[in-house]
Amino acid sequence: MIESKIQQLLNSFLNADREKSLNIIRAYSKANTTAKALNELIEPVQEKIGEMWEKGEELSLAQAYVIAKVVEDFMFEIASEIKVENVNCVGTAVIGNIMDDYHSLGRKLIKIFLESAGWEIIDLGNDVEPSVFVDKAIENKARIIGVSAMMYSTAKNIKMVREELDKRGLSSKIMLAVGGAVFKVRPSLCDEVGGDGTANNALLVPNLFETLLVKAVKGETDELH
Ligand code: B12
Repeated sequence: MIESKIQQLLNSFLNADREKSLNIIRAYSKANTTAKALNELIEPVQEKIGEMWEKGEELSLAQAYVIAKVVEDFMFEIASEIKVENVNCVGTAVIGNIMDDYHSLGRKLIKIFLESAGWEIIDLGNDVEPSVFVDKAIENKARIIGVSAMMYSTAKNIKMVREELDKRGLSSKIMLAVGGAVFKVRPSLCDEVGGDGTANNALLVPNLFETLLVKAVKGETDELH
């Protein structure tokens, strides 16, 4: 049953049919849950598309664009449903895609979920210089920097954010969250690039940021004693 749904969604993505793709996801989400639609349907389809890409199978920019847009549309729908009004601000975080990375969708999604959970998010966009993450965190009194990278080649650039934090003596006060497709396939990458934590999807990110905020506050208090 799920296999046929996956195939159905894959076909409509490959036909670049935005409305049909969205309707398949909506129907699955309604019949099951949003989390299941993400984990059981969207993620496997994205993996299949990733494999096709790797094998050099024909995949046009229009198809990749439709995939990104449909997932984004769906996430916006979920976010509007879960949006809680008048939540107290939990904290401030700075997010962005690391230098040379333009895969904006994952970042946009974590922004939606974090804002819905009460975070103030300063979104620096794509292709952000490592030092800018740290400058903006200081400027906005943010305790978390969230860096998105979708490729091995760009994930390596995150090391420079860690170096920048170390250089300025901020590593115990500002936490570095990392994430993106490449961290899902290689979980050890989080440590390799100097990340303090990662999460595989937008639903899990608010929890991660809250845990890291507690660490950042503890780090600062420990330093005062
Ligand atoms: C759509 C897409 C594109 C689109 C991006 C559109 C956009 N506006 O975002 C376009 C066409 C532009 C593109 C371009 C390229 N792409 Co591309 N792309 C993809 C694809 C198919 C899906 C990525 C995506 O949007 N996923 C949907 C989102 C929702 O999922 P996500 O990104 O994983 O994000 C979630 C989590 O990871 C997490 N998360 C994300 N960020 C963060 C941050 C933090 C702090 C935390 C805690 C969590 C977190 O939460 C998110 C929401 O649930 C992937 C394949 C794949 N399987 O991922 C390839 C893929 C990422 N691309 C790839 C490549 C190679 C490229 C190009 C180099 C292709 C080329 N030859 O030009 C360029 C490079 C562009 C650049 N310099 O950045 C490779 C990377 C290989 C690698 N591992 O190094 C992949 C894996 C495909 C493959 N298998 O070969 N791409």
